[in-house]
Amino acid sequence: MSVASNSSLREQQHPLIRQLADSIERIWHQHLDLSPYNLPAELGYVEGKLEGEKLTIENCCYQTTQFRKLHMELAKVGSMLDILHCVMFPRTEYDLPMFGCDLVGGRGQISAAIADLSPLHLNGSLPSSYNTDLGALPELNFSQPRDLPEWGEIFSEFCIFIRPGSPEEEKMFLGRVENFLEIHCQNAVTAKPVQAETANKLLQGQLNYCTKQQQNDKTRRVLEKAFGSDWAEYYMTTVLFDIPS
Ligand code: 18B
Repeated sequence: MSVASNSSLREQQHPLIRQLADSIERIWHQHLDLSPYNLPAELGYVEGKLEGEKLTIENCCYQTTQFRKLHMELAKVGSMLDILHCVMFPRTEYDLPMFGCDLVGGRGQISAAIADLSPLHLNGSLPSSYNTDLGALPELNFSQPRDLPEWGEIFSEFCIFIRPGSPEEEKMFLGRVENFLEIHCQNAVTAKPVQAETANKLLQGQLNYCTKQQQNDKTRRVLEKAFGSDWAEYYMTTVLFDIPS
């Protein structure tokens, strides 16, 4: 799906979602050499009905040398729910963490803002350059931190999960996600391929990450209510968190 056709839904989203979507695309274009990634045609743009409201989903996907899939998705349920979902899936030949971000809001207020660079090493550690770069960022304090669910053990110590309490906190969150993206893209473009044995471990790590994300009942419930449970399962396992072959 093209950038231009995405902008229609984007303009109707909460300002923080709009700004973050713009930042993600800007930073991707700035640092990475993007090639198209074709989702099954019927999944680029999806409409359903949820409790009498229209659910609209728009997907935007690329691939690069280092990433098998860069996925950003905007979803809207009438005036009830605005969602931005973004995941950067590395190719397993590169020792890179998983960038993931989810913004969920409704009626003018973001209720969940989460972003992380999540480790794929089975011992839970990030590549050392990430520890250095992320560790150098100033510590941020948010007034309403949120508790991760059980499956959230996949996230790193640098994960931010909050309900933004003010426009200042929205700005801080946006700035920190931009830091994550810049650090990630800069590390990715200089990364060297790893040996097959390491790639295989990274594959296991990515499998674990995707399996845990598929356990997010809050995401599943929205999709099930609008499209039924079979479609929700299909969508979560082929578009949102597909496991690499
Ligand atoms: N997610 N989110 O992406 N989710 O996709 N999301 C919610 O205020 C959707 C990711 C994450 O507390 C909520 O409680 C839908 C990625 C976590 O149990 C809703 C789509 C990450 C929580 C949705 C979508 C991620 C969460 C509840 C498809 C992290 C808290 C909002 C477009 C990298 C889970 C609220 C909990 C919450 C919905 C995390 C409604 C439909 C990539 C941890």
